[in-house]
Amino acid sequence: MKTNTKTNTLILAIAALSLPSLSFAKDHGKKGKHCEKIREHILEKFDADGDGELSEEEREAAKAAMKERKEAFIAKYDTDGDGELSEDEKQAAKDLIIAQYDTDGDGKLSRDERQVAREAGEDLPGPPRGRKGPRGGDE
Ligand SMILES: [Ca+2]
Ligand SMILES: [Ca+2]
Ligand SMILES: [Ca+2]
Repeated sequence: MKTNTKTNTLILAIAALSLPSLSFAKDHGKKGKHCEKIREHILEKFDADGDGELSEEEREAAKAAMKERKEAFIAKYDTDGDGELSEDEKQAAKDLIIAQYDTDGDGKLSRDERQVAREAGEDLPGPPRGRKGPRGGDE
């Protein structure tokens, strides 16, 4: 159940792009900021005509790209080929990704390391951010 949260956030962010009013993003300080970031990221990637918003078409493309990415991720780590990631497979995927992107070798992915992994196209498993919502002092 926890695995879908990140995707949902992205879908939510995409949905938010289609709303005429984005006032909620301003009202909810931290969360708004986070959404804003995702939004910028999505726009950067999928705003093909550069008008600063996602048209129906661009949104579809964004969704398709994310779905594709997710499917590619599953295909990559679905060792028993049942089309989904079991807890074991997720754990293995996580371990592999950490091993690959843990540049400072502390055994976990910092925000920066995660960022690098994401940019490299990994759909990172693991607990979604914002559940605990600590101000980790990295601001
Ligand atoms: Ca556009
Ligand atoms: Ca599987
Ligand atoms: Ca690390």
